[in-house]
Amino acid sequence: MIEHDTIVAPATPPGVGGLAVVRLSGPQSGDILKALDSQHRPPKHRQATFLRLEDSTGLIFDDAMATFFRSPNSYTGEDMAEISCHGNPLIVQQLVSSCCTRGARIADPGEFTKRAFVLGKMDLIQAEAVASFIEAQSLESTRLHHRLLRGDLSTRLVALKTKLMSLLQSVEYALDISEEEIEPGFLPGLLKDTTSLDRSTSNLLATYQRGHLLTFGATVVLTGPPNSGKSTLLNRLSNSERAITSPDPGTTRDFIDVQFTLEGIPVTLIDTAGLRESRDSIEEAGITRTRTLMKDADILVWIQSATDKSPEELSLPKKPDIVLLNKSDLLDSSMKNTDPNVLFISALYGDGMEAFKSKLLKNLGGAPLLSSGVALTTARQHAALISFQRPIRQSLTILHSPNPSLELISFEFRDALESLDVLLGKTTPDDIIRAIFSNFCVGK
Ligand SMILES: Nc1nc2c(ncn2[C@@H]2O[C@H](COP(=O)(O)OP(=O)(O)OP(=O)(O)O)[C@@H](O)[C@H]2O)c(=O)[nH]1
Ligand SMILES: [Mg+2]
Repeated sequence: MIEHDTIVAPATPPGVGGLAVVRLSGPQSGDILKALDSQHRPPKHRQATFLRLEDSTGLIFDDAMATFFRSPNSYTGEDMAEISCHGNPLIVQQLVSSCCTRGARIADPGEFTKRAFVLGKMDLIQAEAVASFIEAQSLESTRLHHRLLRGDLSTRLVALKTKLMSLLQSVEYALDISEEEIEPGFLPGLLKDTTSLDRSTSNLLATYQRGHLLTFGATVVLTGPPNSGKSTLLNRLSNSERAITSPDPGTTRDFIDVQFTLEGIPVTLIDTAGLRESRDSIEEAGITRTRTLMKDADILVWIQSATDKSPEELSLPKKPDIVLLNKSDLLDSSMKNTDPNVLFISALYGDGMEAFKSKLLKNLGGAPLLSSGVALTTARQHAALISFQRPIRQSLTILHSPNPSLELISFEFRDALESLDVLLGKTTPDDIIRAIFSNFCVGK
């Protein structure tokens, strides 16, 4: 999988800016930098150098600063250069093509990080964290991904691996010696240590829900009859005047989405067309969209006016997770809410918003992470850790049987070790690796 050519790509987003950064990685990086410089000076490791950029015909096209990194002390582990030029897309294009005429080729998405992974600068969990880190939608999520990038989750997994390897060694040693030589405390000790390994794994697996939410966020869809206050609620929660509200039923036709964060969880909140039998074809198209959005919602919120005693019976694609009775300000103050699954709110005046937000959080099910905590974030990590736990549990079953077979336990332990290696990327199939890196942006 190791490539020996030199790759180039802009590392900053396309468009106009004060500066843009172009990255090079591969054995020719130093030579290309030297050729770009009008004075053709050889670059020095970790030193920023002023460059007067020259194209292959000798024309000067910009002044830039370049930093060179000598292998293996670079992000990818190869010789690398980062060139900061002026943030004009034409200059960036000129710089990239000048690198290409001197032997580089345009990098594939995620190829810099893929090289870092292949050359052992990071494991697969850290590589996955790179993509999530730059796309994280909340500060809590950036902090989590920075910890993953730093290797905190990998350290926890390596600790599991070390523990399992020492258990495997003790089992193999016991298999090598005669039965009489095995110490009487050996099996109870093995049972105790395997149980503790299983518990540590469960604790780590339990972090997935929150980690996944922090990384990918949640979609909350507001639905209900027309005029119930959905758009007013969207405006209040997002602290904006994003949606038009009016006493006329059928105001919202297309859906409107806003982003906000709830205890670090990025939430996409969607306001939809009110549900009713409509004779207006545009409104009807909006209602069809509402029904599709309802199906894909992580949390479906039904909102109706508290003064509306018996709203029209409507068939919903799924049961709402939260029911809100809005316009509580119009109710007689003596009215009490007796149903814990129904919340009274006033979207217009803000009453009941805290209760609604905590109900949302509870329904999302993510217990807050400790500020130093790590979490599994991707479905791949979760599935691989489940595959690790399965044989551990299988060996516990064997250990609880009357005459536990050490051969079988050793087999299960080896199986578990393989899953950990897949998780960390030591023995991950190529197609999975390709799929992970193809989701990256170019230049990362
Ligand atoms: N008194 C009171 N009025 C409210 C409250 N929430 C919304 N309203 C009013 O109810 C009317 C309808 O509100 P919208 O937010 O437009 O309702 P909607 O559910 O988005 O309606 P459609 O887009 O037609 O489906 C507006 O006049 C709002 O000011 C509330 O809590 N109390
Ligand atoms: Mg509306």
